[in-house]
Amino acid sequence: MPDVWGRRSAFNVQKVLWLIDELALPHRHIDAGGSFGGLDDPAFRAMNPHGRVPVIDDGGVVVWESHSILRYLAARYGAGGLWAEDPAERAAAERWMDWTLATLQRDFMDLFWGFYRTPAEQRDRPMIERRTERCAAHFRLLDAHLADRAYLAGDRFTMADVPAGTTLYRYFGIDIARPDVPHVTAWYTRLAERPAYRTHVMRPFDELHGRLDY
Ligand SMILES: N[C@@H](CCC(=O)N[C@@H](CS)C(=O)NCC(=O)O)C(=O)O
Repeated sequence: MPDVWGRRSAFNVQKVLWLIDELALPHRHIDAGGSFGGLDDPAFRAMNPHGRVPVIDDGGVVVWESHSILRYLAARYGAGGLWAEDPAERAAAERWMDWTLATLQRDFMDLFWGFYRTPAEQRDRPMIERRTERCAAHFRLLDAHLADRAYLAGDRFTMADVPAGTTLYRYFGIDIARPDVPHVTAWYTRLAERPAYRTHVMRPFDELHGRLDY
């Protein structure tokens, strides 16, 4: 039974808790980070020298970095389901996870931090505009991809949907310009039908508004 450290309002923690719930995996959740603190404790640093959440300890197997955790959990507890055993099938999912981490999430997090988390008087408006445009381009690309499939890796939910899907609640929930992306909206509606998504991702995030301290 894994132990999972991380505050529930943390974007990267939400990915992991969502997947754990999809796997119906018994686990113990320990609040850490943000107002809970604890990331500089020696015991926590011994697990993750970066002092960041999420972290899991699964019977002595410690994993940090949210996508490494997703892969580990899906491989260990979701083989044949969320974790495709065929390398080609798995690659069709993993490329969307890696694209999200390297591209979509980077631009969206810059936007979320620059716009939502930064107090209005300190905002860098040109940066916000550039990131808004880049996110629009990413969501248009996702929209074209989703035009003829229900989920990112095909016609069923897989771990490919978890990282990019986690951006949706915040992207559609903040007051920024967005393109018309009907296929992304339909995918978001499908994800929102999943109890695990509603529990872990569709959570109020107003504690983060105008807040730069964690
Ligand atoms: N690339 C890492 C990023 C980890 C990260 O930056 N986590 C944030 C929360 S999303 C954190 O630990 N922030 C400090 C805090 O919550 O106090 C991952 O994907 O796990």
